Order: sequence, then C-alpha cells, then structure tokens
Amino acid sequence: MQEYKLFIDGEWIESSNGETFDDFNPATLELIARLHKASEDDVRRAADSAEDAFDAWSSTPAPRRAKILFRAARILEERKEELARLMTTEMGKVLKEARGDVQEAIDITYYAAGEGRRLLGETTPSELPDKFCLTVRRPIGVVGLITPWNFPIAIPAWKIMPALISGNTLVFKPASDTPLLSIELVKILTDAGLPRSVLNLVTGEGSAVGGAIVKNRKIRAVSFTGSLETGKWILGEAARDMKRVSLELGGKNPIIVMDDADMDLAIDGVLWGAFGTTGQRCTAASRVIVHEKILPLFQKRLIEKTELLNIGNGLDENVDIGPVINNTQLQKIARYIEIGKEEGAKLVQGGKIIKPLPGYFIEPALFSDVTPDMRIAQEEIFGPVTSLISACDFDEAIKIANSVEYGLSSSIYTKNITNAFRAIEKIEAGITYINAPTIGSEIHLPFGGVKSTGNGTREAGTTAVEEFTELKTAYFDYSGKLQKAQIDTG
Ligand code: UN1
Repeated sequence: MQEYKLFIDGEWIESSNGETFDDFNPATLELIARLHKASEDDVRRAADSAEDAFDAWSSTPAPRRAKILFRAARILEERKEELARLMTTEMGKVLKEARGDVQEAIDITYYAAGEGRRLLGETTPSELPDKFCLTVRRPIGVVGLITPWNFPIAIPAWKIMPALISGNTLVFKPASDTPLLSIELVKILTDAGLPRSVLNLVTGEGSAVGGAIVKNRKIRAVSFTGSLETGKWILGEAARDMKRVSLELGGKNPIIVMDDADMDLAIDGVLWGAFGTTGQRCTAASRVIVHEKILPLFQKRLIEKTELLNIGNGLDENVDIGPVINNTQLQKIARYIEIGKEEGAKLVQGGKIIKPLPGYFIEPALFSDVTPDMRIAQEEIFGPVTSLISACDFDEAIKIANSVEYGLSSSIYTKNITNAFRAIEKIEAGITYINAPTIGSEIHLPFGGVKSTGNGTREAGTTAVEEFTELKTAYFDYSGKLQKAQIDTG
C-alpha cells in the first residue's frame, strides 16, 4: 500500500508528529493509501516556505508563469484516463463523471494560463493635465486553499491555477477523504516546472489542518469550499487579522418545471441534476418545484425513470450512481430520509441503504408531497435525495425557490420566454439555467452564489483572478510641478 507524505519546501516529508490517516475506496471499503497528518508545526513550515518563495514567484513575469501552467494542462490531458480511474477508486463517482472532473481541471488550467497574458488593469484620464492613471493587479501573498472531496481535482485546480497565475504562493489542504488527486496535481505542477516552495501541500483533518491555515498570520487570504458551518467559522476567525476570505458553501438548488415544459427533457434534467455524482454536488437539484397541473404525470414518469438507474461501483461503465463518500455521509442521508417521512412527506421511490454491497450505497430517493418548510426542503443533504414540491403558478414557484437560506444554482424548464427571463431576474441564486439542470457550470464563467452560499466572491471565469489579486492604483504626474487633485482642476 502506497504511503504519501506532505510536500513542504519542495520536499516530500513526514509529518512532524508521525501521525497518519487512511484513505478508503467507498465502493469496496478497501484501504488504498496511507497519508501523513500535518501538525500545526507543519502548517507553519508550509506557510514559511510559501513566504520565502513569494518574492521570486511574484516577480516572475505572468506570461512566464503561464508557460508552467500550459505544460501542466498538457500533462493533465495526457494523464486524464489514469487520473479519472484513480478518482473513481478514491471517491466513488462514476468514470464518465470522473473524466469530466479531470476535464474541468484541464479547462481551468488552460484558462488560467491564458490569463498570464491578460491580468488586465485599467487606464483612465486624469482630471489634471500631464498626469496618467492606471490600475495593476498584484498578488495577495501567501494564500491558503481548502478544498472539498466532491470534485477532487476540479475544485483544487479552480483555486490553485488562478492563484498561481496571479503570482501568489500557496499552502493547500485537500479534503482528507480525497487527497490522492491533489497529490497528483502537485506532482504534475512540479513536473511542469513550478519552482520549489511555491506550492506546499498539507494533508490531514479539516479542523486541525484547515484551522491552522486559517489562524496562520502569514497566510493573507483563504479560499474555502465546504460547509456553511465551517465557512462561518472561517469568516469569524479571519476577521481577527483581516484576512481575505472567499467562501463557496452549500446549496439547496431548485428545478422549476412549468406546465408548458418539455416533460421528457425536464425529467432527464432532474435525474442528472439530482442524482448525478450521487447528489454530492453543491449544485445538486435537491428540490423539484412542479406546476400542479402536470405534477401527477411528471411524478409517475420520474419514478419510472429513477427505477432504471444502475447503482454500483463507478468503475463499471454501465453504472449511473456510485457510492456516497463515507459512512458519516451515508448515515446523514439515511437520517434525512427518516426526517422526511416523520415530517409527513411520502417516500415514493428508493431511499434504502443497499446491504449486500460492501460500500456506502443508497438508492436514489424521491419524496412527494413535500412542503417548502420541511427540513428536507430546507437543509442541504448532499446525497441522492430530491423533493417534489407543488406550485400553482410561476409566482408561487419563484417564492418557493427563494424560500431557503442558500442561493447557488437554479433552473427552470419552460417554453415561455417571459418566464425564462423573469426567472433570471427573480430567482435568488448565483446561477440560473434555462431548460437545463442545476449542474454543469463551465469554467470560463463565474461560479458562486448569494445569501448563505458564500460571501459574494466568484470563482472561475473573469472573476477567478479577482479572488487572488489586489488592485493597485497608480498615478504618474509628469507635469514637473505640484498639481493638487480636486483643487487645481480649473
Ligand atoms: C460543486 O458541486 O461544488 O456545475 C461544484 C457543476 C460543476 C461544479 C460543481 N461544474 O456542477
């Protein structure tokens, strides 16, 4: 069995306290790797190392930094299949989705590399003669990145690549359920020529290692994707020394299906949005708000199609739904299914833990007769559970869609162009899809949410470098005399 160490100051080293943790395949419960658990001291060394590397890396011209990213993107492409298989083995998502996850990492790496020849600032006229005004983007410094297990390479790449192209140096902590893809990503960047100490990797528990990152005063910004609870804690801690924070937290994403929708299209969208990645996406469609006129037929056909989904080991190309990540998640999902029943919702399909299989498998679950105030309609479950909620018209559907504390993704199925545009205006979410499910963002557009989903930042797209840069405003006065703004303006 493979053992993996921490990557600090350009060396793979053991954790200073010698502690390790184990990494399991959630489909078979086989032990696949042993990893080192970073101590507080290791995090400190990682931050010191990143600080030492900052001067040289931040003064390397961005197009030169980009060359390394272009090389990394090509290596990712060459290793796509192997990385996808490793991901399915470690995390459980089905192979075609694992390939998509790697592809998302490839896409953001090329995109961020392209930013090396942009990193645009602005120029604008001065109010005074012989004076020139502009802005430039500067890196923040040492940045801490804390990533979740549901996108084991895409989300690390969403953060690492824009942070690197912007000239920052990094302390990176991947989820303890899925460290292997992050280790491969670090190796790929090293193979691509990333200078020593620019990227430091510390593995271990969220609370201990993530906590040490958040509390380290040399780390000037933290980018975190994970739970609302942890996000709130990070924001509070970061306030102490005015760290910059970007948070990508939960979702309770609705699909609205209007009475004029293409029903087959909407059903396919719900199946993919709710049960893709076994429902373990921040963007998963965990509420399906259906116009009351079509609800009975919609429900019947959705049940029929849900029954056809194949559950099993994601390495089997015929499987649609892999296991969930670990036993804690499995029990949490099973508990929510009980809560739904206790609240009076009807479990019309699935929801049973699959016993003969060794891994963490649960049937995709469909609830009907759900009211918007029920816990299963309010709280993020992060599993293959979705709720059918009835709405009498468009306005009621929007009201229900907005009745949760989160606001990440959303969707409407309709042929009515007015309702489509109104949905974009009215749904409180960072993303709205028309006639497509709530999952499937593309990396060249901003990704993020409103309300408790985050703190207003956006990842990917043109906003990716905003997250990791400071704007510097510069004034050049070439008049040779003292000119006073607001006073000598004629
Ligand atoms: C997440 O679930 O945290 O749109 C990210 C999507 C993917 C990204 C999801 N491109 O579902």
